[in-house]
Amino acid sequence: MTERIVVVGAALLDGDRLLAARRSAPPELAGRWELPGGKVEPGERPEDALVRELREELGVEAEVVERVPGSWPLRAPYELRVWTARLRPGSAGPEPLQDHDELRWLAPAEIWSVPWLEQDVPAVRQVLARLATG
Ligand code: 9L3
Ligand code: MG
Repeated sequence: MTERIVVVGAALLDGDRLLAARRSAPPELAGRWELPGGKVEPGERPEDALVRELREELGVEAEVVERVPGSWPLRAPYELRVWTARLRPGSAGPEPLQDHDELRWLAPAEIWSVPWLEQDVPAVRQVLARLATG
């Protein structure tokens, strides 16, 4: 059986706007936009990894809202799972501290205005569908 390693992605929301983050590294992913996040560490709960990654990458304090159903293959052995999240009251605003060089809050009508990582497209589609149904 293949061990899968979960990569958590955050659909960080401000009302119905979704935060998109442009990767600056590694070179093969640079310039493409993603749901910020990263690898779950051994023994770590995925929700805790999400909060940790958002703190490290964006300097924010976030709370996890709910899992977006599904999981999407990344380069083996990784797979992407996504949770919606919001900034905690009093959190700083997001800044690209690590691995990103630009951030953008996208309204639903703007979501496809950036070149997402292909790997993230099905996840983003799922997030958008959930926004549309409230
Ligand atoms: N990845 C893809 N989509 C995402 C995230 C957060 C990550 N939304 C891919 C990029 C890397 C791997 O997963 O190949 C690990 O991510 P990171 O730790 O470099 O952010
Ligand atoms: Mg990351």
